Amino acid sequence: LLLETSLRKALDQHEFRIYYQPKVDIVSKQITAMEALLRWAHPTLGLVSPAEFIPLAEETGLIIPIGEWVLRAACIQNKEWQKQGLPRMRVAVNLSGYQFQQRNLLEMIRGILEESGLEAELLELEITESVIMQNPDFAVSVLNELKDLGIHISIDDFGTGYSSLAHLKRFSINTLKIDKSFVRDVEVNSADAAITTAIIAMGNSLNLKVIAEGVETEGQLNFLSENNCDEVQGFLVSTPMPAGEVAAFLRERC
Ligand code: G
Ligand code: G
Ligand code: NA
Ligand code: MN
Repeated sequence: LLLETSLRKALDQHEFRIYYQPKVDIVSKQITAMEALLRWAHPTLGLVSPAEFIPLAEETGLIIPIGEWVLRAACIQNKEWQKQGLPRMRVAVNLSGYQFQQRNLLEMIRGILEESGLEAELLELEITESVIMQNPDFAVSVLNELKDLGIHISIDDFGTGYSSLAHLKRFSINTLKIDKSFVRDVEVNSADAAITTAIIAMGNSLNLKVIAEGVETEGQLNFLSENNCDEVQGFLVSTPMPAGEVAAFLRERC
């Protein structure tokens, strides 16, 4: 109850922060998106990871207003970057399973796009494979509506949630994001290498983009590049950074 009260307070007293982590096209080296990663700047605990408070936020329903806050802040931020003349890129927002089932999800997103003035093509939503596979028929209809808005859809933590090819081809999605658990040992573990190359091949044949997350070394990048992975994200490119550092990061790369 104490934590619940302080989560509510955190929202009211503006203690949440968003860090941004770039996604990069392996061939062109262009930044395709900045992923919004939530942090709680707790008055005494310091920066708290969402892994610590998202489960509670979901249990208490606070994930709905918190998720809406992240989405609005990220869209406003990307519109601001675009106004500053920074490269055209998406902002990617993680959607909790509770938000995916939220009745007014589409209206909320439409409202935020209108309010922020951000083009729908410059918004990406990351939805985990396990959330989508909980109810594939429901997911097909929500994903179709999101796709019709023009939003980019990525399946997060891909490889951990048992998608069948039969389901995958029904989903209106743009990108598969290979879970970092497969990427970590991809150079030394033959099972991880096999899973990674299979996901890339499957994505390519379904006309989807494939991104690998958690890329930390040149060796991992080379493996992914040789196997035709489209994009990477990870500490090798950049750790998540505050919004205020993004412009300098982008200018330095050009
Ligand atoms: O950035 P970090 O590794 O601490 O993130 C931990 C987990 O929290 C990741 O699974 C990430 O996808 C998730 N996460 C980060 N920001 C958000 C958010 O705004 N909403 C939701 N639902 N999950 C988030
Ligand atoms: O669940 P999700 O895939 O959204 O998790 C993203 C999390 O992974 C974020 O918390 C982010 O901080 C973390 N992350 C980002 N890049 C790397 C990386 O290169 N290595 C590791 N170990 N974690 C990373
Ligand atoms: Na994510
Ligand atoms: Mn992931």
